[in-house]
Amino acid sequence: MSPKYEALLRNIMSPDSFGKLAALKNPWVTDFVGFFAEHCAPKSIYVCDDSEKDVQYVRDQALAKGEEERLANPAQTIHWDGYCDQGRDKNGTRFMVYKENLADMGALNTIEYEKGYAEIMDISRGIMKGKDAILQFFSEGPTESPFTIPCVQFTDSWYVAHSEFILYRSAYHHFLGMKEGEKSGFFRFIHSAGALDERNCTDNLDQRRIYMDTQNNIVYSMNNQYAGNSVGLKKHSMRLAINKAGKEGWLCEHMFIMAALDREKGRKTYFCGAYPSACGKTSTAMIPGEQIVGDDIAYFRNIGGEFRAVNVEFGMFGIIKDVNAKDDPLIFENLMKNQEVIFSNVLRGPDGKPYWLGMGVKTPEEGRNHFGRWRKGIKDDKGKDVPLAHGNARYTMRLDYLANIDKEGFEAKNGVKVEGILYGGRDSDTTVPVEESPNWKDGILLKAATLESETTSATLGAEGVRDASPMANMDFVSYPLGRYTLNNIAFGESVKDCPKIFSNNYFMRGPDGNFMTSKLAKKVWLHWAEGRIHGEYDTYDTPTGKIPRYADLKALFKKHLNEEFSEADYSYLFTFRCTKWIEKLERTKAFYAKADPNTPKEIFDYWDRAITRIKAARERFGDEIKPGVYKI
Ligand code: SPV
Ligand code: MN
Repeated sequence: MSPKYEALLRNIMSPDSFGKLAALKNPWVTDFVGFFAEHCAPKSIYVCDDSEKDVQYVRDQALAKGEEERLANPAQTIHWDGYCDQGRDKNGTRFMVYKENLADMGALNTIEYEKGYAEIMDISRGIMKGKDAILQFFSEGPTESPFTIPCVQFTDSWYVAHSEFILYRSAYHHFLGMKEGEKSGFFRFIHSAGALDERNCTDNLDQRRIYMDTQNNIVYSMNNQYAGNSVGLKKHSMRLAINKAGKEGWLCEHMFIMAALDREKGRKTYFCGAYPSACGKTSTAMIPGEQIVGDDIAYFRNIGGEFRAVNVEFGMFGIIKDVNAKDDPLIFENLMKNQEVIFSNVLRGPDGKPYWLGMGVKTPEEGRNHFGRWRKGIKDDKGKDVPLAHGNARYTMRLDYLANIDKEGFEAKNGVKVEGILYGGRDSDTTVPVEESPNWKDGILLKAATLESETTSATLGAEGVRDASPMANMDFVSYPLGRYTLNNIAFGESVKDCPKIFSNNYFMRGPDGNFMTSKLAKKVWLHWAEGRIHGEYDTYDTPTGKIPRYADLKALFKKHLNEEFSEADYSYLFTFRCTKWIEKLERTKAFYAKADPNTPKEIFDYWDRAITRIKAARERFGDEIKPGVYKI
């Protein structure tokens, strides 16, 4: 061990913890820990290995330190983040970029490296004073696999450490086995919740900063607790991985992984899917009768010429709002059991049970929540009604509690072979419920890059405004969008059988303004895509891809949902709307031009050609082209 930090670390670690660190014989780990032990000045550091004893110690400390409380089901706990720390801090999250590279970064939220480093060092100096910190070792993706990215988390939050033990695979053994030459290759995360108030919530939110250094694979996260801000392995690691993937020629995507099952034909077909928030991502991953592998982040690699994917995570940090016995029975049932779940930012009722919005049960009139003591009708200091739980309240739970987990895919060291990719947006009047892309490149440029989500009456601001959301990944893409888009194209084209790409839109409205199909119709669109992958069903061409024929959908509605699907509804839903599509492509172009002014011209030229094609179609067939009418 480097003598520089040895005395300090021996002094603040138990012999057991020090022994675990020393056994790694990894000077990069020791330097990282030693540097921040000195700089952040915790009272002690507990070093975790992969043992159940250490997981239990972290659980116990989260309770003992008041970061979590036990609920009526004793295996369940509740944690609250500060009233203003209830979501990702987009403004305070910045990439620290060397001066010479700053001009290339487009609209990414950046700070000049030296300035950012000085600021974060200032904020974090002595920030752990008087606190007990934790050091953990994890793997993104399965351990000992071609996907593995080893990670070290150093934090003073036992809630964060507890969440990470649920959400990721502990990998101390992986670090023990690292060979010389690979020992420096790990992601580093340093986090402090900072000074805490009487409710154990971060006090100095004005000093909340998340600074990312993709050049050295380290993220500094200070003065926050909300897991999207604090948990290094989740969205911080994702940004580092996207950058690394861009340099190395693989992909890290904001996607679920699931298996669509055709039991009669004995087929299991893996799909990944990206949907902007509130566009149906989790509900697609959880379609009844299918299987789930992951719900949020996937790595894609070319393994032996195949397009293979792993779920980076081991657990889920899911939105709890609207999880109820009717709409989300599998998740709801698990949240009701006496098994390990951390509820965050929900109400703790007088009966010691958790309650949330859209739970589908009678909820108490008082209790404690993210606001503190709560009773119905209470207002915050801005005069705003405080709901019983926050709309972004969450549950943190192992994924393998779910009865619909695909165990085989979840554990597979080489990942699963992906055959279909779904890109789902939300619009009331443009894209059809499901459309196949003729090839990979068209799929990336017409389905993935054009993803948008439309604001609804449930969100703040004007209704019907479309937010661009290429690949549903804009919050995490950590290098210029044009290059990222080209890498997406190049990756798919580098594998032998690249997956088919499909678009989804579950939110088309009929002439009366209502949704035209039930929430369950997504199962039909999925099974049509599944059939297409296996060479079934004829299609009709459109200027952007291939759509289903009526008879096939009619049969699928009957088979999967026992529902009648009318030809009139089909004809309305699958109409190609030329002007709407041209407007969509113009919005995409404008978004790219702003997000990354260096986006290669070939991408804009591609969209211009698509616009010309659609204009020609409009001339020949009219603005609204019914299915089957368009001819190439
Ligand atoms: C998301 O917002 O995409 C999430 C939750 O998955 S967070 O951890 O906040 O990123
Ligand atoms: Mn996410």
